[in-house]
Amino acid sequence: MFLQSEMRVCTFNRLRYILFVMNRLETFFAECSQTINEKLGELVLSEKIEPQRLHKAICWSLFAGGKRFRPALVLAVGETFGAKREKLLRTAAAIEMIHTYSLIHDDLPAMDNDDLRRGRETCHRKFDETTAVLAGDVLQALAFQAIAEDESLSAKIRVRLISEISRAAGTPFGMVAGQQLDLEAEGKNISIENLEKIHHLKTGAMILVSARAGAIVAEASEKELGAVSNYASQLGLLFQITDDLLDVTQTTEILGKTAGKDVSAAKATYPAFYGLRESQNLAEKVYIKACNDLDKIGKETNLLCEIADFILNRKK
Ligand code: GRG
Repeated sequence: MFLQSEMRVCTFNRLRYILFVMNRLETFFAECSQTINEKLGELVLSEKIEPQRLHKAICWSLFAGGKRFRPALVLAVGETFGAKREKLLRTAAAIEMIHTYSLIHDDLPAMDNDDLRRGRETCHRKFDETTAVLAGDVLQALAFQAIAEDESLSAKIRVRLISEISRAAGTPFGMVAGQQLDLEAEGKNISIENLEKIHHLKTGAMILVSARAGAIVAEASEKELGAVSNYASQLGLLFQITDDLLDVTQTTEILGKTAGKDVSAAKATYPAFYGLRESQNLAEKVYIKACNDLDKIGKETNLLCEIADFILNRKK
């Protein structure tokens, strides 16, 4: 039986461990953001994009902050499989460009009609709708151009990346298909299977391909890619559940986007389906599953498990 003093030491050590992990992750994400922003600067800021208004609109949304979670995942998985960061950066930046294009389009009046994103006015509010549509279009094109012209990668790897990322961004297996299904489901009672399908496509596909892209650049085996995919599928689900929870539990100031939007738009979400407590329990189960899936990778995967922990406990 534990003495009270021993319990205090255990609690203290656990707290120290949590702080150590949080510190390590914060440093990792801060470093990733910096290198990704530099690469994005090289690819977008210094690139000759005309007309100027379009260039300004792209930069407005792309350099507005953002967690840079997907590109960080590319780096984390790639480095876990031994790739050098330099080789991963264009792919990581390309995925962030596609993500930002999707946010710009998602905010348009024809879709979610939002005024605030990444703590500032949405692209169409700051500029205009036409410019916002075109800014998204350019970002998507620039992303594939960045990979196609990546001289640090073999032609075979570039083609595979372009193929996998375009499938994840598009339809029928990706984000655009998920967005369409999500908009069609507004205000309707849908089954849990349909809710999962929507989120798997809308949010999960780009998170899954971020992890796979890191492994592809690192030339991981098909078996290793399979194990990474299992982990990343759980991570995508975890990201969506916590996103739905934050929408109802956090403030607009902290999120940098309008809180409570899911409820007002009668969106199909995990809290709407299961309630808050059950959604939180589900998130914890998915987190454990994600970390268990890492055991099959056969590499040092502490960082990847800590990333799942970060998603589980994120505040924005
Ligand atoms: C318009 C083609 C198209 C797709 C839209 C991204 C998306 C699909 C919709 C955004 C709405 C939403 C809240 C989706 C759920 C999860 C998600 C993608 C959140 C935003 O990603 P974060 O939290 O954002 O990583 P930051 O700003 O940190 O990059």
